[in-house]
Amino acid sequence: MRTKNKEKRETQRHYRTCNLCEAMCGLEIEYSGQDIIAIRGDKNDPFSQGHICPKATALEDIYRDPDRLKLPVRRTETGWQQMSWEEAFSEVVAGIQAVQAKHGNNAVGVYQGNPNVHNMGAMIYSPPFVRSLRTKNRFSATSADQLPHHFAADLMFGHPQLLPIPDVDRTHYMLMLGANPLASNGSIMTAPGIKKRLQGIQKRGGKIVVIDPRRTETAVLADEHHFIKPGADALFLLALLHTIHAEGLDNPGELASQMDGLSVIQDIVADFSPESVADKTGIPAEAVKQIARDFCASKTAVCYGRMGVSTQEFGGLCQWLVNVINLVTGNMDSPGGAMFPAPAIDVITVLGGNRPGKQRFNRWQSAVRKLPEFGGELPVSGLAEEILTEGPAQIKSMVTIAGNPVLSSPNGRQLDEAFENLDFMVSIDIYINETTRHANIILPPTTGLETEHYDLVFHNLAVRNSSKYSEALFEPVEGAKHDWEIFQELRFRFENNHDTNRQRNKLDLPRRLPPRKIIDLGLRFGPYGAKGINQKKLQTNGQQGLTVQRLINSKHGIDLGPHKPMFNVRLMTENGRIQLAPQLLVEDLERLNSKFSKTPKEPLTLIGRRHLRSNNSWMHNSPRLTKGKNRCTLLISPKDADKHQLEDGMMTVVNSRVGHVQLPVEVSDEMMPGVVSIPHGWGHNRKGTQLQVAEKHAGVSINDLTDEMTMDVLTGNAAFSGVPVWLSIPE
Ligand SMILES: Nc1nc2c(c(=O)[nH]1)N[C@H]1C(S)=C(S)[C@@H](COP(=O)(O)OP(=O)(O)OC[C@H]3O[C@@H](n4cnc5c(=O)[nH]c(N)nc54)[C@H](O)[C@@H]3O)O[C@H]1N2
Ligand SMILES: Nc1nc2c(c(=O)[nH]1)N[C@H]1C(S)=C(S)[C@@H](COP(=O)(O)OP(=O)(O)OC[C@H]3O[C@@H](n4cnc5c(=O)[nH]c(N)nc54)[C@H](O)[C@@H]3O)O[C@H]1N2
Ligand code: SF4
Ligand SMILES: [Mo]
Repeated sequence: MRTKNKEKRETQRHYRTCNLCEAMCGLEIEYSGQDIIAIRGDKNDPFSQGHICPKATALEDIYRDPDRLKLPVRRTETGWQQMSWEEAFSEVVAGIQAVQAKHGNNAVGVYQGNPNVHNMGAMIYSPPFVRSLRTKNRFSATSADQLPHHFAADLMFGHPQLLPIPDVDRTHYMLMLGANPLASNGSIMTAPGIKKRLQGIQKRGGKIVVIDPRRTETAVLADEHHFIKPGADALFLLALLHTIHAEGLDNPGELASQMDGLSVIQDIVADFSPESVADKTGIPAEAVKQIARDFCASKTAVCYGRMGVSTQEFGGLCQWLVNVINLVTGNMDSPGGAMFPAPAIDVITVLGGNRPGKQRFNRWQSAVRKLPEFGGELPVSGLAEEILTEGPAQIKSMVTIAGNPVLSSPNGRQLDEAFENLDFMVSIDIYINETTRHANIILPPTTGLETEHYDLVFHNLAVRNSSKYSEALFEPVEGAKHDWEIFQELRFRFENNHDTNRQRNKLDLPRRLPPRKIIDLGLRFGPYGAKGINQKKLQTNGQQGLTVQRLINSKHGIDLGPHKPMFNVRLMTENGRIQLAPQLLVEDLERLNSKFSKTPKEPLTLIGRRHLRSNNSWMHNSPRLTKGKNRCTLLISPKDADKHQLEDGMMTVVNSRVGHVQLPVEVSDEMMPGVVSIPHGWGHNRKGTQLQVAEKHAGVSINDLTDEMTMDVLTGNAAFSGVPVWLSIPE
């Protein structure tokens, strides 16, 4: 019956950008009334050219998900109870204010998770809301992810958002560490259809080299793969630089005259010969030398390091050294190397981020472990102890916004326990999951197909400039609210309750305007707008006059051309020069030396992994993404399996300093001997969650093993890679 009806009804097509991961794929959604007929890649999207992955079709699952909340709920002794928005807002404000009145403003903590950066409502309206809480206890997934990238960029280029992006479409040699774009679809490298783009390097006669403790999907595609011991990448990068300098291969080109600290680097790397670090990295000296020679001999080359080298004990050093390699070989800010995008909404310029010399690090510290703030946030590795440690500075109340830190932060069990001990908790989230089950009130926003979208973040990380505006496809259910409306309402109430004679910022656009208007202004004043700031300097390929309306009319988005050299406009350091050897980073080498001067006890070490059909912790309630065989397994090399008398499919217990989990073993020679892997984002078996599908494919959480005390103490980033673990027999 249903099909027949469908045939009769006219189908329509809706075009939008997928906002689930960083790739920004253009979608073509065929629909009829409220029915989705098909979700396909939009072949006419100039950037993604029809690429799509299985997660995009799950947008329908999220839209239809009976577990997804549409209206606010309150936790009661007899279960969750729906409530009106007015009741919810009043109770949230009263609950938080009661805590702040008794214990001070900092007694409220905030955690913002990953989907915030994929939603324009959250990007524009959550910062003023968070400010209205007047707390210094702000946390986010940044310190479990890319913080070291921002840290290095800030110290070297003068702004945390000046992140160099590999120019995959023009490079001839790509050296990739700790990234698996064939599963993740690329990160800090927005590049829809990354597989084709990587194959493009090979078609140009170029080469891809992967450094990873696991022979990943990307490593299989690459021309060369080397296993590395988890956490030893800084040594590998130093040895590369050693060879580059020792063999006279350094060639910074035109940038040489703009660099400070080149001789410091040359002095430092003298101590790190490939021979001296080979045992520690597991990569033979000759291989390191060959990589250095090939890299330097290539017409263009780029070194790129992501998650695996960011979320480890020396994440800051790794991201610094990756930049240094590109700089000293003349592969920074030039085609085929690492480049800086010129997005249509130039977040750095428009929002006035250009303040050379502004300090963004260590302005305050966490109360318990004195961990340093960066960019206004404290390290999430220290969140649980701030709640659990009694004292005047204790966090008594939490607001979580689009985050699931119980599954995503190191030692998640401890955080689980901490949330249980709060006086009051609010979550702005679409699900009752491992984290939000602790909330007193959950405020659910609209999401996915019900929302308008403009990507404020990922154009800034893209391998090519483009711009696109997506309208909402479906009306939300009656009474539902968009995230920006929730933030707006809460902000006004908190501001009104604090003293009101605080000077109001005249340019406070979020106070007065809806998102579409703000995006429109951002475009008009952006480099491609009629009133463009920095227009001439950023060389905008003649594109001008961008507005939201023009983007809507274009349907598929507008291409704005490849990247152009940008340092002359973009460098924001205090003296206007590139800082090759910032003191904080140079000094951190001592910590590296000290760690590797001890012979490790050689237990097994643990790393994570991603799968194309997962998205961190929150898409396992989609039936089509979770079907098939269990993906939450312990990958182990045949050698280690033998040693432990384990065979494929057998259960084992993995133990670490902080906890243990039990899961099936998957034996594979894709693992480096001595290293085991568990994917993150699983463990959906906690009491009181409301995730019918995910609960059936629960798996276990790797973050019940990762350690909040092991971190990159320089930047404050969590260290997920290289956790010492041991195996035992299930009881
Ligand atoms: N061991 C290990 N741990 C890791 C990682 C790893 O590789 N290994 N990866 C780390 C990384 S890179 C990251 S980014 C973090 C992610 O850490 P988190 O951001 O804490 O975790 P997510 O699983 O992304 O949780 C997203 C939450 O947002 C909710 N949500 C989804 N869509 C919306 C929406 O539109 N609006 C709102 N308000 N809520 C929404 C979901 O229900 C879920 O609760 O995890 C980190 N943790
Ligand atoms: N399908 C899917 N896509 C996603 C996500 C998802 O959960 N699922 N998450 C999104 C998010 S939030 C992010 S941040 C990005 C991350 O995107 P990527 O950075 O590409 O992340 P991963 O796929 O986790 O790749 C990290 C790689 O580092 C390796 N590794 C681990 N430890 C080390 C080490 O010490 N040294 C070296 N050299 N390598 C190491 C791992 O084996 C793994 O292959 O992906 C995004 N896209
Ligand atoms: S690759 Fe990312 S952006 Fe593209 S369809 Fe898949 S989830 Fe969406
Ligand atoms: Mo992430």
